[in-house]
This record gives sequence, structure tokens and C-alpha cells, in this order.
Amino acid sequence: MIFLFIWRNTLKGTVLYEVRDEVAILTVDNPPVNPLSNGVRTGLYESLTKAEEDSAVKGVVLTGNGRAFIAGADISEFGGNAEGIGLNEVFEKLEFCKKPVVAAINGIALGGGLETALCCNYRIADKKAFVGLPEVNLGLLPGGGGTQRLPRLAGPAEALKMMLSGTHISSKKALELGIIDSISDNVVSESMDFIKKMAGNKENHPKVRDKNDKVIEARGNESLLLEAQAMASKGRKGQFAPGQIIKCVEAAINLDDFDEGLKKEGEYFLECLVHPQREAMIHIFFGERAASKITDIPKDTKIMDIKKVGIIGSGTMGGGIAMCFANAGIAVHIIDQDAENLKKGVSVIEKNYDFMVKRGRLSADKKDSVFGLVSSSLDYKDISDCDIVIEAIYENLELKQKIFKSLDECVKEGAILASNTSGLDIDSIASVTNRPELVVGTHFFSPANIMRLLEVVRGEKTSDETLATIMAIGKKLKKAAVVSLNAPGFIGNRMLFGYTAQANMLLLEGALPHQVDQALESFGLNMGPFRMMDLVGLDLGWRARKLSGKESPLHAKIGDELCEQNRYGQKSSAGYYNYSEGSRAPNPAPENEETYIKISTENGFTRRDISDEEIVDRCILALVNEGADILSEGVAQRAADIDVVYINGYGFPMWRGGPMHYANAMGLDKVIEKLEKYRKITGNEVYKPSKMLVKLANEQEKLSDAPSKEARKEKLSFEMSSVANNF
Ligand code: 3H9
Repeated sequence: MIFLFIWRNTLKGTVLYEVRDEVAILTVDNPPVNPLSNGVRTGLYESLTKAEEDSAVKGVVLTGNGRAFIAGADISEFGGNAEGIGLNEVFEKLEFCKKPVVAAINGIALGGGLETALCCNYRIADKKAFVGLPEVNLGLLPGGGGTQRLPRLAGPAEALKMMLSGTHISSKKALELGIIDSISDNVVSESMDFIKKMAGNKENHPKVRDKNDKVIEARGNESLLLEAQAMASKGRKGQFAPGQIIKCVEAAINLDDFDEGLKKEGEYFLECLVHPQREAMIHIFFGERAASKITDIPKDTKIMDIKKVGIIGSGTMGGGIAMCFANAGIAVHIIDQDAENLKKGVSVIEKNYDFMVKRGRLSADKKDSVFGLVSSSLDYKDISDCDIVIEAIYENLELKQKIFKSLDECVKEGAILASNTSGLDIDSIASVTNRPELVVGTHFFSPANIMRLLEVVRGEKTSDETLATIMAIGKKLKKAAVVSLNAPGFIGNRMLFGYTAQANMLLLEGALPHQVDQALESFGLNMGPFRMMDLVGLDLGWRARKLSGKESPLHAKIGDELCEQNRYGQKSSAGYYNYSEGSRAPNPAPENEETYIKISTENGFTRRDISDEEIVDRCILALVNEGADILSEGVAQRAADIDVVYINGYGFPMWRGGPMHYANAMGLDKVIEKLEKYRKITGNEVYKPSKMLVKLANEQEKLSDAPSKEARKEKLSFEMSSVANNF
């Protein structure tokens, strides 16, 4: 008998219930990825009850509709009032179901999704499925029993690795670790056959909660938890959730009673839930997804098919961008004007892949197939059939214009021409072509194959199709793509300019580079501003300023003086810091102090003690104030886009949610009060609160409420040739 019952309600998501051949098939249906929203929880609870009560049902298969099994709890419910049946109530019902249950893991099973499967008696996964407990990426821990059940299957060490890294693993790996029982090509029908067979079994069906061998074996193994702590402090510095996860696993190892462990997990989960890091990290999760949507472009805008990519320039950027495409399975052809450079560039790419093979991050076969997608030559004719060509040469407008003119002549009609410029005027570049609607900025960050940010620069004439295609490419390359209007410094470098300028002003006023760096690194930044300036090279800006013939601005005077002493940064083993041969580790440079004092005095500063609080406030609030102007000018579509830029491209700590979220969390009134305070202390108009901040504060709103409709449409003048020149 086939009985089809579709569970419909007004809640979000549902569970389809069908009885086929004495098996109840419960299919989670909440597109696109089946999170455990209130409708799914209700549906699961009531469908399980139905299966239990139906004497014709011998066993239950639980699966998901579409490409996902279950992507976890519904993230949008955290921080609000979750309605309906609680997740743990559903899990208890599942674990103690009176009929045996098999999870037919048809696709993505993450967080609460994997936890659902761990409450079933058996787990069979599709060979393309992947599983993981990525809650740590949201400032949470697996609060649906995952911290207690996963160690029982995979062992505490592997479970800790999965939960602290938040990475997904393939079904093959899950099988090796004992997380699933088998892999199938036809997961639902095999699960049906399996559960029917098992239903006849008189013995109790296994429950993960009863498998204690692996946790008992880990008792007294102190190095296991110490290693986990080391892993957390290395990869997740400053984060709250990892420590909580470790405490949960400690409970799983040491407590005899499974339910006591669950109780502990619940307490630690709650502490994560109310922690500000949770809100900040979920803000970024949704921010990254919102950033990919362009408010004034129709959803059904045509996306061009990208099969072959051309890259102009085989330097660090060109090579890194080529790797991004090859990694995504897209053929890429690199052009350089110099045969030696080209050979060197391609060999660097191969070395990078070899390094990945050596580290076990890539198989030798996969290396061959990925590297096999990279070709190169000296002739533009070889990229005439490309669907997109990305120019990645050094910042020089005239040269870029010359290249775009040639590309326009030789690359097929309808192909996109993109520039990797970090600050030049895209419209000026587009103006030399006969296809300005197909010209766009694609600003990758170095190293391009590693950094997630892709700043997409929308020129005045860039078409909707071009933009939508670039956003789709961004997704394919697994980048965090954010759109910026074509304006000086775009989003990121414009903010960075204000930030580094303030770090330099602090130096003039009395702070020292290591103090500024330490204060900002303690705040959570990956790298303080002086270490970063040494890495980029102080000479770029110095040379540009010399060429311009204008007097250097105050904030650049110390950097310029260091360059006069041949201290260019890491490249000359001396800058704000000293560097030993072949090392990037900064060592103090006490010999610079004389220079700092001299330049301070010459410019009328009386050096003073500056607190870490002032350092952090001044640098970060300079970012916030500039960000608010960027918003009011419509250069960024929304505040969260700015946060996504700063976290993925500039090492801002994700757990602080980005500079704009940080300001919202502080309260805009407080931000304005502090800006005014520093404006008074320094006399610097950089701290004059942005009109946007004042307006929002007066209306008791947040930066996230700032309307993108205020977007400025007229052209913004390009006074800065490249923000890098302003370091
Ligand atoms: C958890 O489970 C806690 C538990 O331990 C229990 C606690 C008691 N909820 O990323 P995409 C949306 S915490 C709500 O573009 P993809 C997403 O916003 C959770 N919505 O697709 C987007 O919406 P829109 C643990 C979700 O193919 C749409 O789905 N789980 C959720 O590139 C498509 O998403 C995780 O952390 C969700 N759980 O990637 C997994 N997931 O179209 C988080 C997605 O409006 N999710 N959405 O922009 C992911 O990692 C990826 O979304 C996934 C698909 C790999 C699933």
C-alpha cells in the first residue's frame, strides 16, 4: 500500500510523509537546504508519532528533499524567539522512536543536520554527501547532542578536530571515522531495504548514546585536550565557542551518564547563544550571502557561460587568480609579454600545487588535472576565444588602457574584460574600449588563491549581465564577492587609508609601532598596521609622493623619512621593524626612535603616553567613520558589505562582526561621543562624525538600517591614483 500524506502547515518548512512497502519515508522539505525551521521540527515530531502509531509501518527512513539532507538548525531563529517544538524535544523523540530509524543522508548534513542523523539508529550516505559540525563558525557549539555523540562514534580527537575546524568531510571519510555505516548510490531505496531487513531483528537497535568505548578509552589522556586547546588558540584566536566545545568533549569523556553530558552541553550552548560573538558571526554568515545580491539588478538577469579565462600578467596576482579558476575546474590561459617572467610565473603556480600535494591537501592525480587546466603563451591571439579576460599587471592607468585597447580588438565579441586594479578608475579603462558595458573591476586580494575577498567594481556603464556573471563567478570560486561603485580606493582600500593614516598620526603623537600593533592585534586584527605597512613596502607611497612633487601629508612624514634611510620594510630587511635574513618576524628597531622624536618635534607635536584604548578607538573609529561615508555615498550597497570586505580582505576579526557591526554593538551615540572626544584631543577633522552616523543616531537606528536607496549615482572623482600610494 502506498500512502502519501503531505504535512502542510503555516510554519516554515515541512516534512513529507509517505508509507511505501511497510516503511515510513520522512522527507524534510525546506528549500533550498532544509534547515530545521519550526515547520520542520513540528513535521518531524508529528511524522515520527504517526509512524509509531501506524501498525503497518515496520521502520522509518529519514531523508531530505533536493541537494541537502538537513543544513542544520535554522540560523535565522538564533537570537529571536524560536517558536514551536524545540530541537532537543524532536531529537529525543527520534532517538527513542519505537520503530527503527535510518538516516538516508542524500546530501549536505551539517550541524543540527548531522546531529539529527546521529539520533537515528543507522546512517547510510550518498557518495556525494558531506557531513560536518560547523557551528563554531557561527560562534556556537553543536547543541543538539553533537558534542556528546560524535566523540562516541569518531573518537574524541577526530570529533574535536571536526568541531574546532568546522570543516565538512566527505561520506568516504565519514565512513572511515565510523560516523556513518555505509555509502550508497541509491540512498533512499537502499535505506528502505535495509530498515525492512533490520526491523525483523529482535535485538535492540543501536543508539549512539550507548557506544562508550571510545570516550572511556580517552579518559585520563590529558594531551588530547591540550592539543585541542592548542588547535583552538592557533586557528581561532579570541573566539569564545572553541573553549566551550572542548569543555563539552571533556564532559563526554569523563561523565558516566550520557544525559549529564547532554545537560552540560546545553549549559555551555546557552552561554554561546547569549555571547556577542554569536551575533557578530551570524551577522557575517548572512552578510556574505546578502552581499552577493545586487539590489537594483533583476533576479533573472542572464548569466554568461564562462568556460575559458584569460589572464594578462604572470606575476603574483596573475598566478594566484589563475589558480582560483583552475581550482574551480575552469580552463585558464596566462599571457605575459616576457618569456622569462612567464616561465617563472607558471613554475610558481606548479610549485604551489606541489606544496599542496606535499602537505596532503591535494592528491597527485588531482594536481595533474588542476594544473593541466593552466596554459600560457606570449600571444594575445591565444586568448581570443576566452569568455573573460582579467588583466593583472601593476598599477599604471596608461598601460592598462593600452592593454584594454588591444584586448578589445582581439578578444571575441561579448567577452568580459576585467581589471584587477586596486584603485584605478574603471571608467577610464572602459572608455578606451568599444564594449564599456562588458568592462568591470575584479579586485582580488593577495595571495589570490587563498584570500576570500573579491571586490567587484561596477563602472558607470557596466551592464547587469556583466555584474551578475561576475557575482556568479565569485560564488563558483568560493569567494566573498562584494560590489563597490567605481570610487577612489573602492571600499576596502579607502577605509584602510584612513586607518593607517591614524596609526601613523599616533606615532607622531608619541606611540611606538609595536605598541600600536600589539593593541590592535589584541583587539583581534591578524596583523597590526605597522607590520602590514612593512609587508606591503613603505617605498610605494614614498616614490609616488616624490613624483607628485607635493609636500607629504603629516601622517606620511615618518614613513618617508624611513625610506630616505633605505628602510622600505620587509623587502630591505628594515622598516618600522628590523627583519633577519629570510624571516618575516618583526624585531624591534630602537634606532628608529630618534627619527620618530625628530619628526614629531619638527611638526610641532609634544610626544605623550598614549593608552591602548585610545589606539584601538582611534584606528577602528576612523574605519567606522569612513565606512559611514562610503555608505552614504552609495559606494557600498549596505553596511554588512563593508563588514564582509573588512573581514575577508583586511584581517578584521570575524568574531567582532566587522567595523560596522562593531559600531552598532557599541551604540552609535557612544561612537559619536568618542569621535567628538578624539576630534577635540587631536584637532583632526577625520574624527568629525559622518553625517550618516549622526542621522542614524538621532533616529535611534543602526548602520544596518542605512538605506541603500541613498546611493549616489553621479561619478565620484578620482583624485587618488592608488591608495597604496598613500601609505
Ligand atoms: C546548528 O545546527 C545548531 C545545532 O547544533 C543545534 C542547536 C540546538 N539556516 O550558502 P548558500 C540559507 S547551527 C537558515 O547560498 P550553498 C542561506 O542563508 C547551523 N538558512 O548555499 C541562503 O539563503 P538565501 C549549522 C540557511 O549551496 C540559502 O540557504 N549549520 C541555513 O553555497 C542557500 O545557502 C551550518 O552552519 C541554515 N542552517 O551552501 C550550515 N543554511 O538564498 C550553514 C543555509 O536567502 N550553511 N541557509 O541567501 C552553509 O554552510 C551553506 O549554506 C551550505 C549550502 C553548505 C548548506
